Amino acid sequence: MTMTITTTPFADQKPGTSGLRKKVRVFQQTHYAENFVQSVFDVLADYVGQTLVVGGDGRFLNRDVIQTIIRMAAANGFGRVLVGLGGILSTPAASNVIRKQGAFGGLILSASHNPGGPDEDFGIKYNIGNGGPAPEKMTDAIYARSKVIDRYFTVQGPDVDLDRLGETQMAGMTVSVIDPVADYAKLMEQLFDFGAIRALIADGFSISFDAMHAVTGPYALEILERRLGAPAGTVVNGTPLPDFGGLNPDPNMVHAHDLFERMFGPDAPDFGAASDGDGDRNLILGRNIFVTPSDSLAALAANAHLAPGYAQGLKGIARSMPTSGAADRVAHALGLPLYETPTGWKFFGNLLDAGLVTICGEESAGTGSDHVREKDGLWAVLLWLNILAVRRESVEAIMAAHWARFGRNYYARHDYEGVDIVAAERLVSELRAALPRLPVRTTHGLTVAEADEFEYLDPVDGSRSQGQGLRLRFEGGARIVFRLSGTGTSGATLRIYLERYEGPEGVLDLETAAALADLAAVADAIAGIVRYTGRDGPTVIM
Ligand code: G16
Repeated sequence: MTMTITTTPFADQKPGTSGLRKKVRVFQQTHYAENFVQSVFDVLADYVGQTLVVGGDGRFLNRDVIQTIIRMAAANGFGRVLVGLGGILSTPAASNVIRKQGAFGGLILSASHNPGGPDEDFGIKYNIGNGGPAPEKMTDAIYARSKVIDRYFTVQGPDVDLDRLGETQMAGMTVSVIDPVADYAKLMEQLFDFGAIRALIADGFSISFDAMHAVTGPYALEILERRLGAPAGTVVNGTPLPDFGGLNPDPNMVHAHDLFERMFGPDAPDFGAASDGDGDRNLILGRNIFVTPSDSLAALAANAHLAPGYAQGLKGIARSMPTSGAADRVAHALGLPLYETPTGWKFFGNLLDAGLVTICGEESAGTGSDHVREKDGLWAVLLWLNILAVRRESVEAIMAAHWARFGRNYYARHDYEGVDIVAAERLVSELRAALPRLPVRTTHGLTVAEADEFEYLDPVDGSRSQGQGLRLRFEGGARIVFRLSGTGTSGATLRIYLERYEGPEGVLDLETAAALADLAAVADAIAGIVRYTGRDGPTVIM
């Protein structure tokens, strides 16, 4: 029987760049998760009798919140819930299930690359029927609802056994526990030439994939080791753990340090990769080379036609504004349209649905295509492997040839994490106020040619998103972007994106830090980073 539970609103349920992310302790407050889930259901229309997909990255609280959602879905009138075995569904796999099963939408439980455990992070995100994150107008409506919510609906009943495949009933709703990997693996087999990759591996090509004790473990073991024949041990840290083994499931130089050491050490494998908590991010390494996400997007776009799923060519390319212009050079050379969106995968959804673009990417280690409506870590790894299997060159050689053709966008992101929120906001507002004065200012021999704040007009639905990052363009094409992260859970994270272009005839083999040292100094001189943050350097460089 449906129960109506009286509740009071929480003031802090505003979804960020990707859903609601908070400390576990925040989610453990009485009614906190329920309020947010009911706020989502309250802004949906015509879902009675429809299917809801539910799953997460296996982090602490995943199973508890899944049981809560199943009860609430039954009380709210959903006809069926599809939930991954063990509560597991990677973000791209959830997107695929929503699309393939014609579901109304899905709730994905993850805080992505943020750490997990009782004192760490949790998150809930709603995805719509196209499989992609809810657009901004819906997340705004969810937030508005969360501020006035006074009741939620649930039913009583035993927990669903998440560890057994099959169907059960709950208050008239069917709950199906599904294999989280099968459909996804099948989709990958349709997009990529598994035979060619299998042959590459059989010829001795070695891979190291770090699943970081997060959700991609079961997917990578099935695809890389079982279907593609990579030797046992190719996938490391392959068992999802509620606290990710005490590590941050963030595939970058700091948190995937072991993989970096392996790839830059003696006897390095030919190819190294990692994914994050919920399986949508990717890290790509070759022997002695780190491919920046911006460069990876460009290289994948330039070579995608080598994989069967993209043999017809691309319709267009999209990248988030802070992502480097490397993909723009490829789009230009291939005669493809290039779209520049705000940070957040949700902004790619309309472009993909309208058939305007095939491949999208972000500097934040995200790449994907129109096969789902989320970025997809293993997809990027498999597209790289497919390209390597056809070209039979090293990652280093492929990137050298890429830069020799398109030029090189030296690029880095400097993150200042856990900064005092007031100080970070003051830095941004002072810089915003200074924008009109900046084009005349010259520092470190660099002249600011243009300074503005990015806003986006969605070409499909005409919606406008403002305040999407402060941009400084320099004469000669260099660029600095400043923005505050929308995914952190403690304090503010200031992100500074540095970029400088060298044409094909220029110097293409500089160390990135050296190539960008002047720009980093200019960023501080203009914005007073040290002064405002009290830090003498970034916490993480990506
Ligand atoms: C999310 C979004 C991405 C975004 C990233 C970083 O990724 O889906 O689109 O680029 O956060 O956002 P921010 O710079 O605001 O922290 P994920 O992998 O965390 O879900």
